[in-house]
Amino acid sequence: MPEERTSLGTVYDLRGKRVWVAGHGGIVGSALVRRLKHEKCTILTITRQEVDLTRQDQVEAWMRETAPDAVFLSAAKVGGIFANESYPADFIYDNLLIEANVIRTAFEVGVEKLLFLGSSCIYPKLATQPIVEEELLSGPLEPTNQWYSIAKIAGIKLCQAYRSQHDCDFISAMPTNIYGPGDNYDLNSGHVVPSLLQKAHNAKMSSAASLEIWGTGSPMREFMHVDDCADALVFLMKHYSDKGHINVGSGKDIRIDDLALLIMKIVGFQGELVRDTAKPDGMARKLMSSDRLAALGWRAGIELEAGLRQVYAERFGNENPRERKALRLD
Ligand code: GFB
Repeated sequence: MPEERTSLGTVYDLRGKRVWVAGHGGIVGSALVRRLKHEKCTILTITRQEVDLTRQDQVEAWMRETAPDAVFLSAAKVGGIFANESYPADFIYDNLLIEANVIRTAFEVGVEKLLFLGSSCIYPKLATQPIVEEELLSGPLEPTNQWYSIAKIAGIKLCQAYRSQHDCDFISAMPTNIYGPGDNYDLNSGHVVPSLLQKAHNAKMSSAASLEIWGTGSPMREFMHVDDCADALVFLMKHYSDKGHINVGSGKDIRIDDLALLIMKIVGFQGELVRDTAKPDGMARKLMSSDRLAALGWRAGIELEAGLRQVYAERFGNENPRERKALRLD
């Protein structure tokens, strides 16, 4: 049973509630389901094949039938920098529809509390670092993910509008770059962590001379293990109720080339690091300030190297019994 990391009063008690995790098949949704098993609530899930969240009639039928008390809206069209650039229409259209359908129907069926998940890419390209929540809409967006970003900003505004007009307890959380079990390992559409784990593993297995990263390697990114993220989201569901969105980060960032070197060390690949500078860098830096979350009493607990070691061992196997024991894999 995870410890409660705060002495704050509970504003929303999950005990006995029917809680829908929208998007339970994704990396964050599946971590939320794992985390919610420690709460005394009923977890509701539905697959994409059964209910298409971009279809309003299907969303309405499902929500009327199941009558959730609380909703974690973690369903989204997501992907790494290349996928965002390649499929702008899908990223803006699918995400706008999913948010509009679920948030509107949550109001109609009387959902007591809804948590909408955004992303650190809502912030302007040149936002002051670490990025505080007030930086939203203070400048132009990073072009590589502006489509996704606009859709996520619309989701925040939808929650605020329903709170303002109808007094709905709908909140928004902005997680930083997430990694962990259930990630997408496709090299074209995935994010940097699973891609580099996969590339380094392939390079080791084939005794390759080098590992190629995209871009210059100079961008900085903040990473958070998805189990930390899920714990923070459950914490916010219970303890946060405000119209302002709130950042969910680890508070530390790392250069992409240093991340690659760390992953090479973990995987045990000793070749050369090369850079494909024809590929985009994206934002130079996007370290969020998570001071507001810390002030509520929550902090991330999983260090990057330990988290990466665990993910690598789980995904690709780890034959070292001492390390398996240390990582609690058995
Ligand atoms: O994780 P990533 O695709 O997303 O890329 P973003 C992070 C950084 O790693 C970029 C570099 O500077 C990439 O150029 N990188 C180096 C690589 N090698 C690789 C590689 O093999 N694969 C990938 N994917 N990147 C996303 C947004 O931006 O962040 C999404 O596009 C979302 O919409 C997500 O917001 C959290 O951090 O650049």
